[in-house]
Amino acid sequence: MRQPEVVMIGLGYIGLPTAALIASNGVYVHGVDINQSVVDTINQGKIHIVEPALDVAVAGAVKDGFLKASTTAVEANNYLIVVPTPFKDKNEPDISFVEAATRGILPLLKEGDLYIIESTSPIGTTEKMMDLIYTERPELKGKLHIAYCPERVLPGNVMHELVYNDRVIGGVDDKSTEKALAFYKAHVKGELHATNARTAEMCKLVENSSRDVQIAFANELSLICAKADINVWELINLANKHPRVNILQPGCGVGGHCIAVDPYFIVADFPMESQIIGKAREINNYKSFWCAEQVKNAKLQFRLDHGKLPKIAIMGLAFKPNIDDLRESPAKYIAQKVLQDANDEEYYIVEPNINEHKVFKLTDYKDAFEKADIVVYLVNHNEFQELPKDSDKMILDFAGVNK
Ligand code: SAJ
Repeated sequence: MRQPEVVMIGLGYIGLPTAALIASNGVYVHGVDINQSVVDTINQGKIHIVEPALDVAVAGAVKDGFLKASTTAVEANNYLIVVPTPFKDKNEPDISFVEAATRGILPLLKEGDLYIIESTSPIGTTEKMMDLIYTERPELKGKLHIAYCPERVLPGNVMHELVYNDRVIGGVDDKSTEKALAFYKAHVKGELHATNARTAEMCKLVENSSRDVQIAFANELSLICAKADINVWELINLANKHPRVNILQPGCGVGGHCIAVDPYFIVADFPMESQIIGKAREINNYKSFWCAEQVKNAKLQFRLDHGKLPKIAIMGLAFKPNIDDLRESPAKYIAQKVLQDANDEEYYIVEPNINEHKVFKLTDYKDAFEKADIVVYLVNHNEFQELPKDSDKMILDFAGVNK
């Protein structure tokens, strides 16, 4: 492959689809990942994650020679940083991967290059990386284009949303913003909105925090309704008939690597000001704990009513419906908690999107339902709609399967 136009650092859930998209537009992309087996998989034209249409895009880009992966960066004109930003103890954001990725390309940078961070980052990260770059390469000061452009795609619909979602693009100066806009214009059909780096960073955090707060409202309603003996699903459906009300759905908690994480990036830096954002996180976490407690109560009730131990089906482990992703999954947390509290009851753990799991012994969803006395719905997977709604089983529906 000739010298690439783009170096993509981080070939995970966002980096790989983005690399594949750019490469499929006939641009040479060099992907970098610290994991050798990820690199090998991609170079064989295969993928290491589950995402619709990604396999075809990667296979095509690799076969045509536009995408190549390696564990080290090479010289290019455009560098995209798409690495994880997890958090450390006390929910503080950890930007060490962004920093390591930046240090890795420092010797390669030259005048006129474009450097973009897409990783979700605390406010000020782009400026921090600019300072790092110009401290180490003072001769380049003011001669690079440095910008932040958050990814906003929904897992499960990434290949479509990468192209059609609007993007918010913020440079450290106007020249950087313009250059980054021109870069995305070649690949994105959604609108491109120009701003500065700090606003773009905050925008990403606010989008996910807003969803978290709205889900917390729905979860809070579910707790109130459980006490008030009101069907929360019916209630929300009716309230949403009002033209200016749009309440989201309650669930067994909020999971995934974005919505359950990003609000902490604001709370860590602005603890006094972010009251609602912090409280929403607490409510959504509490909802998972509450669900596990409900299972415990149901077990006791069953023993009292029937004088024997119940058989329990735990339905769903993924962090949301119809995906195989268990990262930060409240359903997985609840399943673990319920199993820790287990006596001699029999458990059937179900996750129809996964064949095997190294901790949980999985059971087919129909078998589990048939055998169980207590059925606990944690995730509203499509398969569960096939199961009987009327039965003499004890049903704990935290996911709205029978709503
Ligand atoms: N959830 C509910 N009730 C709802 C909606 C969702 O309990 O009404 C739960 C889900 O079950 C799941 C969690 O919230 O546990 C998050 O799921 P999600 O579908 O809302 O979002 P993610 O994490 O898959 O993707 C989000 C998206 N952000 C927004 O919608 C604002 C996506 O656009 C972002 O790109 C992504 O985070 C990200 O990477 O930041």
